Amino acid sequence: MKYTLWTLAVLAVLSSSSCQSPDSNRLEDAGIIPIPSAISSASGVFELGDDSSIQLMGTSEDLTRVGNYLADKLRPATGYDIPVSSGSGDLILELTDGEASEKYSIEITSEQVKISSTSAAGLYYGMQTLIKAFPVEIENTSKVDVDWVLANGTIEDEPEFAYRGAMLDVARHFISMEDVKHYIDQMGSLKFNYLHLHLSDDQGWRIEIKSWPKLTEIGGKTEVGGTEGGFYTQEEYSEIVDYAADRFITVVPEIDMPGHTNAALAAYAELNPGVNLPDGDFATMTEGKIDFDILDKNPEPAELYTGIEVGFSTFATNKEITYTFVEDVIRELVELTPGPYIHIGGDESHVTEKDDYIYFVERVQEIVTKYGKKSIGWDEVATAKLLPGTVAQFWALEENAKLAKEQGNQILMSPAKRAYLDMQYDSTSRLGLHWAAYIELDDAYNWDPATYADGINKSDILGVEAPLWTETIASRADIEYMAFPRLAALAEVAWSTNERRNWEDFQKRIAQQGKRWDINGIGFYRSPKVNW
Ligand code: TNX
Repeated sequence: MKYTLWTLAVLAVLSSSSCQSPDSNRLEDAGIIPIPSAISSASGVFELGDDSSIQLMGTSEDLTRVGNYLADKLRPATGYDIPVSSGSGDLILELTDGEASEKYSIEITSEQVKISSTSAAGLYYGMQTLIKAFPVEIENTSKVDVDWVLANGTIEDEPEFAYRGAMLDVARHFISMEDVKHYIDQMGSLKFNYLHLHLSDDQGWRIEIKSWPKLTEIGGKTEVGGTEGGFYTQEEYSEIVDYAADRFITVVPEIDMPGHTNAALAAYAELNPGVNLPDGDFATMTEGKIDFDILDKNPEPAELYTGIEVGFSTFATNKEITYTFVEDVIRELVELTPGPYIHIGGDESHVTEKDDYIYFVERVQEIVTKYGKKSIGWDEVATAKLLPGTVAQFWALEENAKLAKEQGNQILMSPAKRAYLDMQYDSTSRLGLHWAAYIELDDAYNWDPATYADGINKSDILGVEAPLWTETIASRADIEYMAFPRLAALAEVAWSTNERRNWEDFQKRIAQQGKRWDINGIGFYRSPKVNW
């Protein structure tokens, strides 16, 4: 009797641990982020072997790229050849007929793995899921001795939001091409599809504009703290756009205006609202109306700024030269932009008169439309009349989001209290600001875009974006400490339905993701909310 009880107890412990251990073979326990719409496991496993190969079904250049990407990811750690062809294979990427969508499915049996989608993007997302279903050691860049097994089962998946974005502020501190590409890689693995680059601000102008060369010659020289700045030539910028596109990510360039423009105002005196009065004094537009007889006299250029205050600069909104300038910049940017959006900024223009601000935002939207693109602007732009298709990016004020909705425009959700990656985790964080909130990992995770702002519902929302402002962030290590693990939480907020998301489950999955980051050498913040 005693013996039997003892046996039962041992069996109970064994069976419960085999259900809960992250190393167990259920597909549900693989630690996939963002969590797919549906996962079901079957018994048995698929094992990758040295004779494994990838079969492409369907034709498209993008399909070949996804196949090669998968092979490149699997080869180093396994040491297997993994050829890619349209012949035969046990890893199948199938492009199916039908209207292109980001939806995909994965079927894993002991014989083969098949990812199917109507688009190459869908296959890419399926591939990212598949990689996360393999043991974490797959992240190694040299051969390791591991059984490369996948639990049998099926996955059905599609994104909740069409726009899943991350923003890098390359203006406060310039971010090198290499570091931007590294960030794009991480974004791709988390199924983000928009990279917003904040290319200009008071502290720097970071994109070459051929018709206004001093923007970068002068405006790109410095950055926060007074260190050397930098900028992307148009050729370099296109390289970023292409690198992102290869990962199904669309770049959204932002020129922030009419405020946050000190760097441009330092490069070109004529864009400043101030005028030199005949007696040598200096007057600004914000202090009242200007005497138009003296408008032909140029004001002084602004001085380069390396601090982190906001809200002190503005373009001259009543001078034609400003709109000539804006049109030149937008025309050149549009030539570099295959995507549908140009971001026109519009935040914190505290020294622009309200009427002038509205006039400016309305005119700039017209220019963007003239060149065939749609505008995105920070939520303040909704105080102006929005053109159809303009998107308001909610960061601070719910009433602005409501104004956008009332005008029939969509909203991109970036509430500073949840989605800002530059906010400190807590009061001990070595970097970051905390004007909006302290944002621990669970704060970044536990919110629902569709109910966050009063009166703003799912159908009003284009998507979710996680901005990384860089006043306090100067290196790749700094970026990684602030972005990870929160970027993964926000990826799941953007991709997975609210019903599907669960903090306790995420805690377990993010711990597995942490092992992958460790292997990749990504210095993430070890949140005390997770048992890493
Ligand atoms: C507010 S968010 C800003 C940025 C700062 C950020 C710092 C927004 C549209 N404007 O200029 O970098 O706070 O958290």
